[in-house]
Amino acid sequence: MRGSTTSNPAEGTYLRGDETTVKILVAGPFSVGKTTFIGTMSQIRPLKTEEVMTAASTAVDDLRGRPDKHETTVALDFGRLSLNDKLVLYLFGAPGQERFFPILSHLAHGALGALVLVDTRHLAQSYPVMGVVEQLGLSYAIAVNQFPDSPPYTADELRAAMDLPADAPLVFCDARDQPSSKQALIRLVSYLLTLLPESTP
Ligand SMILES: Nc1nc2c(ncn2[C@@H]2O[C@H](COP(=O)(O)OP(=O)(O)OP(=O)(O)O)[C@@H](O)[C@H]2O)c(=O)[nH]1
Ligand SMILES: [Mg+2]
Repeated sequence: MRGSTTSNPAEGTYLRGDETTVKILVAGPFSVGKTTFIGTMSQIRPLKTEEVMTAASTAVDDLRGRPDKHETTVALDFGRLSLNDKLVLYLFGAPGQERFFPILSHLAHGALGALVLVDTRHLAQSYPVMGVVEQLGLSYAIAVNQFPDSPPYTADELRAAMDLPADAPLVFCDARDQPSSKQALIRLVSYLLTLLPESTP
């Protein structure tokens, strides 16, 4: 976490001296809604690195329940938003497929924590990503991205199934919807701030 002053002559002051920036990794399995989430929340035009999916990936990328999916992230997404006057989030979205997992360690560098998106129609697909995030030493919250045919599991059922650390937040959101997605980020950042050394008595 750091504060700095950066000026962009073309667009005016981008980061004021009294703002604190926090880098957040947005992770999750293939097609869970990471790019959608960052597109919903970013207050700048998000950076996307999506490529059209070809027949070559149909054997490995599970498109069940994802009829509209034609592109996939191959490097990262990036978005920026101010949560309030003083706190700016830099959102780094990760690719979802296991073949891209080595990228996560680079994207996670300097991150305060991670938001792990989960699709409860394919819950087990989240476990490898959660494992990588834990291996990287990142504290995280779970954001359950809800689809119309998502099974109606309760938070307690999901926490038990995922063996979630007791203090890690779990929230429900719709990655296309700003209020619920913002709430997920607020819950994550509030949690991460409680873990900072200066906040312990
Ligand atoms: N119904 C519904 N559809 C969603 C939601 N979020 C994303 N989608 C759709 O689900 C598909 C996948 O979304 P993406 O944002 O591309 O997912 P991703 O996690 O970035 O995917 P990869 O980068 O390929 O891993 C898209 O067709 C979205 O329109 C949601 O909350 N509800
Ligand atoms: Mg994506």
